[in-house]
Amino acid sequence: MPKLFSGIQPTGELHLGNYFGAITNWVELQQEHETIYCIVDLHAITSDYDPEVLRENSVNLATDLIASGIDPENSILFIQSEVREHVELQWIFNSVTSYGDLTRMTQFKDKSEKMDFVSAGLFDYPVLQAADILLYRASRVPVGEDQVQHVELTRRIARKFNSRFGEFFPEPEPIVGRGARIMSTADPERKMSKSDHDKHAIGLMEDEDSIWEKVKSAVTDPGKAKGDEMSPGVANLFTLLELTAPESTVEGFREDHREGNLMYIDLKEAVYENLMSEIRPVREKKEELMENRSHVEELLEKGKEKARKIASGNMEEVRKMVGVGPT
Ligand code: AQP
Repeated sequence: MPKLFSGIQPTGELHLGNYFGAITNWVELQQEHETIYCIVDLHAITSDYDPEVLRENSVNLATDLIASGIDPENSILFIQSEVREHVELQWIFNSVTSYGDLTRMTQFKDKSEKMDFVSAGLFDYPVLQAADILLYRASRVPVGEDQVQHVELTRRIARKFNSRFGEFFPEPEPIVGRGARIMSTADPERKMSKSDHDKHAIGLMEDEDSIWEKVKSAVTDPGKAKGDEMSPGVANLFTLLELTAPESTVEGFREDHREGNLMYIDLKEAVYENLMSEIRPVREKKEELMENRSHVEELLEKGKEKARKIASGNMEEVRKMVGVGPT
């Protein structure tokens, strides 16, 4: 089976962008791939964070992932910093990564613009991401649209390494699923994001009333006439509806929009109801899991052992090729 890797940062509550852009695909892809899913805590420290809550967030995120359908018996689920080879391979990759390529990463430009202190770690983040993927010699990487550029850089790093030291790494392909770009309901020109202000993300575990408030107050437009193009806010609501509602429901709303008869409050109610039907079982499962947190920690321990085994074998080969020790 093809090997697949993906990661997620424990930077805060999982939101609908992470859920539909990544997690639901991760769950499906478990069927036909050897899947490795990683909680990338070393990525999370590249921006401002609280050390007291980071470890807690990592276990919490693992609980969310299992509640969403990641099966730790079937997939390898682990915390990045528990496998030290990620950082070792990153350093080696730094030497085959073009500085010019890193300066072209749009996520760095977007994130750094909003920061007072911009760390070198944030700039080098895509190289650690390449190491995460290639340490397991994964050939597929499910991601949201915002991460495709990083996977392309990973391919270039693999190519450069292979041509310098010999054929070893695959050039991984991104897999972009249906909910690849969920926008903020408060500002549909920007993507939904964990570390942005709370109003720009709808949390998977957020209080139901608060979710309804955010959907109800989603930015739309003053109303459209027959045949007008969809505004970004309305298009975002349609994306959420398409991900959760039966096709016949979606088509009914599309028809109303085409005819210029769509009442946005009806659309918002449908989005909210279908969304809650999709995520309620995940929320219930999470509550169950929270009653036995040590079980989640045990599962992460097992995941760590499995990940370490693959990582140490591959790193041994890499060290030999590069001419550094220990072998
Ligand atoms: N808005 C989004 N729509 C679709 N997919 C998204 N993803 C993130 N936001 C959206 C996908 O979720 C996976 C995990 O992302 P991440 O936590 O590793 O980092 P990120 O892309 O930087 O996500 P955030 O929420 O914006 O986190 P912060 O604010 O902490 O940086 C990835 O596959 C991503 O594509």
